Amino acid sequence: MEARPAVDDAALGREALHVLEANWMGSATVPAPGLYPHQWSWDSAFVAIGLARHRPERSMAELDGLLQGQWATGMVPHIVFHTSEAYFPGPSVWRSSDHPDAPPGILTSGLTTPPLHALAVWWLWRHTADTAYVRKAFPALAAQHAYLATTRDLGGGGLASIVHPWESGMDDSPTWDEPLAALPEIRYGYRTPGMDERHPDSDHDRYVWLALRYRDAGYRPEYLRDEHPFAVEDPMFNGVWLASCHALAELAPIAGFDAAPHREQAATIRSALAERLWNGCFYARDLRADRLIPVTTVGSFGPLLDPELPRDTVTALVDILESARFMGATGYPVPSCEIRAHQFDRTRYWRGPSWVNTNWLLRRAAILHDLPHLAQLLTTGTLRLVRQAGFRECFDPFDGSGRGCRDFSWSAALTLDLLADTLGS
Ligand code: 2M8
Repeated sequence: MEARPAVDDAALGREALHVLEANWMGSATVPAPGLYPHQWSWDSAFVAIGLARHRPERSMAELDGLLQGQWATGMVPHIVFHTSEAYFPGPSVWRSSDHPDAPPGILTSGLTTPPLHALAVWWLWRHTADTAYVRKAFPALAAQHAYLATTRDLGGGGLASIVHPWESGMDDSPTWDEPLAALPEIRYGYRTPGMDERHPDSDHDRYVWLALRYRDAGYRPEYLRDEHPFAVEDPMFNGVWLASCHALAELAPIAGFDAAPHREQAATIRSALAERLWNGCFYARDLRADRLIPVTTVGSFGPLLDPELPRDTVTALVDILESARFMGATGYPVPSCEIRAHQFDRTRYWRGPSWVNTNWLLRRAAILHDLPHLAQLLTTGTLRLVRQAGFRECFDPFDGSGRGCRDFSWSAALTLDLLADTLGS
């Protein structure tokens, strides 16, 4: 455990706000200074959620900054480059400025990320009742969902596919080991800061290779459908999307639109998850190998974000989550990989450590399914992590020590949200 003075909740909240002030670049919050010097898509949604009760205007500016990077296809990119700070892979790799669908004058990546943004706008509306912002943001969110439902339904069964591990937000999860191993051996030797806790070089080179292939194919939908060698239906990505469909259905009448298509989209994703990814738990489906990937990770619980998930499915998932396979045997919630899996590694990024954002999502799910005991365990366990180790990127699930970078924005922002509920503000 790293030495860190114990702080009371008011001081913890002030520290969290201080981190978010320091990470604010004028139109976006960087995930962490140094390592992540640009705007990351789902990070911004978590920041907007965490600041909704404290700095709602800034939450809106954060989401606006991100949505400026939306492509004409509706795709919301996983990175928007607002500064000239070096990062690999940066604008010269993605070459968005050469693409007719990319927004003019704004540099972005060519991949997307879990579509949490409609939930973030719903969160803002819930805490501010600002209908003008809902009306402003709604068309972009609807376009994002339409893109996922069309261009990204690569399996034709109603789920969105990710076409790169970076699109999952859980980059090094063992879920991607099998589909990555099926790719050719690549040796570029590119290095990025902070890589030691992450990918072996061979995997990182495959990540870059996949991104370059997609770019060189002109980011074309037909290429994704017919040729791209990585296509996976992921339960967390689709669970987040389903939660955002419910959010859009609630926001639609406020924005002057029909809620029905968003409810139908939610129902489609719910049945597709059950038909395509369920086998006693949710697993990712490798479309190219046409099989489920047999590893249980924190991503397996993503469909719990659906408030209408059948009760027996909820019970089966919560049994696994609370068992000694996950949070039942660790000191802190929720390990990112099942601890008995041979791929589990408490030290490696998304292969074992606990993360504040996935804890927050599962706490949200516990509240939706009226599981107050689980919600309380997730709240107190997450607050213990940040009280003891600070706003680290992730944490050892056994001893709670911090890992990855410091002053990490979503850890600070979601702490603010947990504290606001705890303190009843
Ligand atoms: C991590 O992803 C980036 C690539 O996008 C990386 O590995 O460098 C992930 O944890 C992802 O979920 C997160 O959005 C990003 C920035 O915090 O870092």
